[in-house]
Amino acid sequence: FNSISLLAEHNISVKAPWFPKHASELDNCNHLMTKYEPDLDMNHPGFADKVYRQRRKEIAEIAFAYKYGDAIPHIEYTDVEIKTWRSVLLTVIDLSKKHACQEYRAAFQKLRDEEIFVEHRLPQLQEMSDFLRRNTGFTLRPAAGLLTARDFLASLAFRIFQSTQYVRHVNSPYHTPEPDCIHELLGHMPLLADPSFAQFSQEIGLASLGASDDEIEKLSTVYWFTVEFGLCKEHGQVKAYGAGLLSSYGELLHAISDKCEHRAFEPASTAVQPYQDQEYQPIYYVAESFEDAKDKFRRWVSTMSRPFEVRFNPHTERVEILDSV
Ligand code: TIH
Ligand code: FE2
Repeated sequence: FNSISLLAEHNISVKAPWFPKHASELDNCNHLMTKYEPDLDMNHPGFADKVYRQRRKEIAEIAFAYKYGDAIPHIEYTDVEIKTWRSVLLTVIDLSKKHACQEYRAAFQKLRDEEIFVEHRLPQLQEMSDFLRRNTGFTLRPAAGLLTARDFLASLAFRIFQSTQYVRHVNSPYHTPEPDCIHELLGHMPLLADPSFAQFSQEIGLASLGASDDEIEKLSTVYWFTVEFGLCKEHGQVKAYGAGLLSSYGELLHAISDKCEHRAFEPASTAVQPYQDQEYQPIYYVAESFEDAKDKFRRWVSTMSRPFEVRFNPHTERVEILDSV
């Protein structure tokens, strides 16, 4: 791969894959995985729907044109899109009371109180980005679709979340195999507004910078089984914190049923567990708490091979390289 010399100023040369050093360099971190494009995948609910495919193209253009520092363009969502949003929102209002972790419920309530999560319209990404910024310093950038793991994880190091802006097809409101903005909004945004969880997300991102392909695969697997599909304990009960569970009525009910397996979250073994993203997961990992998940994650990351450490400087939005070699 494209390698660079790090730490040149210290006369130590270490080869590592290129990674962004400043938030503006995320303009180069928007490579897409193409497997779920409605144009290419015959099983996609939008494959036979020309209007839907055209709509996806229009919205993707916004993400391709976006540059660091731009305001995120406003999207006028259609009545069909609002109807889809409304039906997912109503299931989340109902199911999250009983099955979502307390951190999610607290942030969700805030979003209700501030009238950002309302039934009659979708929240705009810019307004969500402003909400996150005042809660945890996270912000959003628009993404055209499912990004490569390396690009997606890199943005988290800068407390930036790359979010899709299109809406799932109206025929599959309760589960879709690809991310869409309903998943980002109802699944990810509440927890990105929680300080402890925001910190965990950023640490996965920092660990990914300059990591080998093999390590990126492990980090994205940990991300998958925590941020996307994680369960955690709360007063002896199992609750959901994974975004893919909270945005999918179908999978949330599956995850707490006896049709799947629950295992204790242990980064070293979770990181090598194969997963698929077509169907509901057969295995979920249960964390003791966010704090415990973070401790275990940190200990595991310190065993990785990268010969330097990185630190994010929020004042300059720059990642600084610390030569711990
Ligand atoms: N399956 C989720 C949903 O239906 O909301 C979306 C995704 C989660 C993870 C990858 S795609
Ligand atoms: Fe996601």
